[in-house]
Amino acid sequence: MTDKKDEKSKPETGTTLSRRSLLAGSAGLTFAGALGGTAQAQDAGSAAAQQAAHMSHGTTSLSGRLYQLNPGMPEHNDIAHDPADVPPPITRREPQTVRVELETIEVEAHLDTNSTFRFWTFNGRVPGPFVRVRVGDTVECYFKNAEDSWMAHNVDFHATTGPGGGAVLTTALPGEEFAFRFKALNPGLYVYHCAVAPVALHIANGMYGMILVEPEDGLAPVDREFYVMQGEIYTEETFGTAGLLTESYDKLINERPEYFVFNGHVGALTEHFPLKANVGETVRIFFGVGGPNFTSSFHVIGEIFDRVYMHASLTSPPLTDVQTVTVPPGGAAVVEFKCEVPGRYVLVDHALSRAERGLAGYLIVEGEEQPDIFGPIGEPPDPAMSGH
Ligand SMILES: [Cu+2]
Repeated sequence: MTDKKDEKSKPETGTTLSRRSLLAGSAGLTFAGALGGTAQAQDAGSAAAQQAAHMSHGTTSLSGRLYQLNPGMPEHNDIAHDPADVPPPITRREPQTVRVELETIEVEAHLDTNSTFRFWTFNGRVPGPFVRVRVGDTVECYFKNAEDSWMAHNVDFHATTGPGGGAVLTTALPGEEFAFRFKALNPGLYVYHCAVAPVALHIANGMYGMILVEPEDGLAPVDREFYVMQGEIYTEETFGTAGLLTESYDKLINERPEYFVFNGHVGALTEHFPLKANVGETVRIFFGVGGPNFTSSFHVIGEIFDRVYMHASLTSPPLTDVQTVTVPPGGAAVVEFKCEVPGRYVLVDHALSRAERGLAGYLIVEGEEQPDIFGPIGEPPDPAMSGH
């Protein structure tokens, strides 16, 4: 489940190479974790990044842009988490011990059409695996930091009652493994993330995911469940620059991201993994914000949330009939709605400047037109403009 296809090659001992020079010299081979001297490598990477700034192909409006997955670089890894990859509802009514295996993997992968980024991930995906347990379960987390990592990593589960949420018990240098247990005392949908300092950097680079702790009686059945998380990416290079981009600590600290993404990278939920449903079906979205910094005004263009479990509290009655839900960093919400009308719906943060920096996803609903609910009167405009 790692997707680390081409990372076997390592430079000769003692060689100092930047990430970018590795890429440039390797005809597109991916080198994940090829270096041991992290700080040195990052400095070299930043300098090389600035030299490569001329590679920018400029930016066009994302609102009218069709995403493709790095057509010029098909050999690169992809860390996007398929939003339909959600474990099934728990049917048992007794608590048990659940084993969760997390491996932190650093990997260069698609960021945008012509660019890649060195992501830090749980299990090679952003967001990390969707963990599903029941209240009263004991979670045994087996945590491993891959041998070829550059950084130390750990995990803090917000579903944990205990100091650091497990972070101190799992802090692992490359190659190290630790385990800890926690009892899921409170139902809800919770974020987990890496908490090694600087924490914001580890989160921005992709180290977040969610764990659902089902209430005793579970959740009401729905037809489709999806897993979507929002994050920011801070690069030295401006939005739209081609090539291997470099993280910017300065922009991170000043909260000036170049990219906003659903499920890891630009286009993950549009061209790559659009959400799909049929007319008449009820959809549930487990929505969370990894951040690290920006609150989401989560909205689905053309839909109304029939039910919103605000702040992902599953023991409070849901709000009904909501257009937009505010979700803070390190927070979540559960939204549910019925798909009555076919067509293409767009998941956004209604702070819509962020759509121009990559933040959009599609929900494709198939089925018969429902002209009594929605449709043109008279001759419609060009159907290509209708969003269908
Ligand atoms: Cu980390």
